[in-house]
Amino acid sequence: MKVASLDRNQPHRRFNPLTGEWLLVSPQRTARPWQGEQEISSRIERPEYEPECYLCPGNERANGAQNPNYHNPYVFTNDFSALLPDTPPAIEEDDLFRAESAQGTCRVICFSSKHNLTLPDLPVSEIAKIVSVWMAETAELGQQYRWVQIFENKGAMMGSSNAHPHGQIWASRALPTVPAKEDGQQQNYMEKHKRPLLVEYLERELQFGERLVVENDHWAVLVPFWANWPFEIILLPKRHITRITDLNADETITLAQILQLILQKYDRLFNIPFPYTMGWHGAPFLVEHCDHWLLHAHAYPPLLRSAAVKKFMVGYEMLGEPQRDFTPEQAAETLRSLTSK
Ligand code: H2U
Ligand code: ZN
Repeated sequence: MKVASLDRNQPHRRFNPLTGEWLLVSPQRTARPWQGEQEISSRIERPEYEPECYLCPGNERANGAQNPNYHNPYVFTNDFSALLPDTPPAIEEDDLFRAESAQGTCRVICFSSKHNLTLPDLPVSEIAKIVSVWMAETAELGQQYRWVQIFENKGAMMGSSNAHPHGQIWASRALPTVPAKEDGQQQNYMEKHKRPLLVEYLERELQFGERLVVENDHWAVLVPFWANWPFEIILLPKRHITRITDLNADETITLAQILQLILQKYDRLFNIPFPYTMGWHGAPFLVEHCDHWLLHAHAYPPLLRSAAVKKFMVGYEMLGEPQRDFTPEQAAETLRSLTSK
């Protein structure tokens, strides 16, 4: 059966070539993606500086350390790191009780000194500084660790512990599960097709256009064909770049521009600072071959229909496979139609 002959208004499954996993799409459950509900939740006025905030300039952190009076993005080692650099190497080989010790380090990046701003509120020049810090941190940590995970949890709904604009950087000796899957899938695709999976995917998507949300000279934002989360997106470079460390000056600026655009669209969707987990995937470090990789960012927002109605990945999703109602094409159309600020 060809995808072309498949009726996308009927229940169907889509394959995620990046992870090798399937997803159930049930568009008949919502004839229309837009159910009209639009809560205009007024933005609560917050101060630029918050004396009680652990991340504001000059303030004391939870462990007693003091933040400098920073003006640019500020990075520090997480006071409660999930990974520690000096954990002694150890392995327990057993088919049923298998374990290994884990080495790494975790850092926090304050995006701005201003407590009350979020990424899409910042001017492009400030977002570009954050991109440069992501690049520098990845370059440094990549000399020592196989994987450097840059991410942001935004909003209390996504478990962010503090409203101050910040993200995290975790570096680990081990290649974590999700990038390991993506690595294997991209490698298999490269062996079979002699070209990188995501390079070909982007080419095809730019021809189709139906899942494209926004693009500029160097970047494109899509709702991927296999999107699990209602308004999930993938951000891809138009050049074959394997790691964030390889961006040139122009690509840094255009990345800042497209990030601002898509995140402002997100804020417009339900008229709230839009919660999400967003992060970067690029080729692992300390490896021989990485040409099968294309750098990309994923954003996974939890909201479904309004500022309050969240998509739950429970039941069938936990026990069977992820399921969504309205299609990725409908989500892309909705996001495309929204203005940025
Ligand atoms: P999240 O809001 O995404 O949880 O990120 C905040 C991180 O900041 C969190 O991992 C760290 C927490 O451990 N943190 C410090 O390192 N020092 C502090 O004083 C407060 C929070
Ligand atoms: Zn603050």
